[in-house]
Formats: sequence, C-alpha cells, structure tokens
Amino acid sequence: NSYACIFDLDGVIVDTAVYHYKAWKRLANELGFDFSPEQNEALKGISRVRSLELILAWGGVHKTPAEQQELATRKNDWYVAMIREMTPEDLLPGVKHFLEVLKTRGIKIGLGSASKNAGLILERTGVQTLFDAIVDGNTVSASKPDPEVFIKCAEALQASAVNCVVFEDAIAGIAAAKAGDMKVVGIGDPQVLGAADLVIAGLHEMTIEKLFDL
Ligand code: B16
Ligand code: MG
Repeated sequence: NSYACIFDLDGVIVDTAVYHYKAWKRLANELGFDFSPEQNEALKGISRVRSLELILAWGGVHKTPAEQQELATRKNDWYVAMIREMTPEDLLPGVKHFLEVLKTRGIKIGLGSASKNAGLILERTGVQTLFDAIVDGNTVSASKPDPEVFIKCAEALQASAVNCVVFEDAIAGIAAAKAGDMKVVGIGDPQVLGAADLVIAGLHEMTIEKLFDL
C-alpha cells in the first residue's frame, strides 16, 4: 500500500485556462456574442461538453446535439493548436521541483484531470515520465465534484484513499477529493478554497513537511 499525491492539471501544473478562454471566446464571437473573464471562472474544472452548454446559454443560442458536437470540435482544434506550442517553461512555479522531491521519497504521482488533452500537455511540458498514473477526461464518465477521477487514480497507483493527497484549484475538485475520503491541498485563494485541509498559492510553496503534517 503506497502513499500518493494526485494532481489536477489546469490551475495546478499549468495555466491552460488562458488557452481555453481564448478558444471559447473566439467561438462565442463567431456566434455573435461575448462573455466575461468572470463568467470564464465558472468553466474551470468542468468538461468540454458542459462548458459549451453554459456558454451557449449565456449567449441565448440554441444548437442541436450534432451542431454542439461540431462547435466543441472546432473549439478543441483551436485549443490544441495553442497547447502544441507549450514548452517546459509553461509549468507553474515549483511544479518540477516538488514532483522530483516526491519521486526521491518514493511517493507515487498521479494526474486526475477533466481534460481529454492531458497527455499532450504533460508531454509538451516534459513531465509525463514523472507520472505513475494518468486518469483524465478520456477515462472518466462522471465529472468533479464526483470523486470518480480521483478514486480511479488511487486504484491505478495502488494507494488507499487515506494515503492520498489531492492538489486542486477548483471548488468542484476539492469537493470531489473530499467525497473520495482523501486529503486535499487547495491551490489559490483561502477565502474561496476553505474546504481544503491546507491552502497554498502554488506548488512553489509546498514542502514534504507540509505534506506529512496533513
Ligand atoms: P478538454 P482540469 C479542465 O482541466 C479545465 O479546467 C476545464 O476548463 C476544461 O473544460 C476541462 O479540463 C476539459 O478540457 O476540453 O481539454 O477536454 O482542471 O480538470 O485539469
Ligand atoms: Mg483545475
């Protein structure tokens, strides 16, 4: 039975939210409306299909399921073109170092993300080989706050829930980790992420001591 750290991707390892926002905004503009950075906050951590539903509702636009499929694909093509250009420089501060510390200590490393593009992002940023298990939008059917993504990741890492610590930037993700009976470190604003066991600004603030104190 191993100890494991399970990381969310967008907002924890990399800031892909800016690319998601650019691509969704371009789609909305083509459909004749716009949405704000504040509205964009609501899209963090939720699936592509659900994001599109919300955006279409904001614009008061109705589309058939087939049209929605086409729009989601169009958005994803623009998004993928941007993330293909990512490099190790795009890792958030402290990420590489903390992952290497975990490796040295023999603590398992997992990814628990809603994104279907997680593999490509880890590959472009050069950290793919540090992960012992990757569970993403291609493997999971229920989105956060359902704990499925983290439970599947813990199983893949052969770690029981009590021995897992999740790192998350979204309220839904923290709820998912809690629903899976795992400890959770929030990345961001303590006012927003109060449900986490510990809140830090980013992985540059994380240490092995803080991990063992949880
Ligand atoms: P894709 P996370 C999430 O990543 C993003 O926060 C969310 O905005 C996005 O809609 C979702 O991935 C799906 O991404 O379109 O690439 O499949 O925070 O769960 O790592
Ligand atoms: Mg996130």
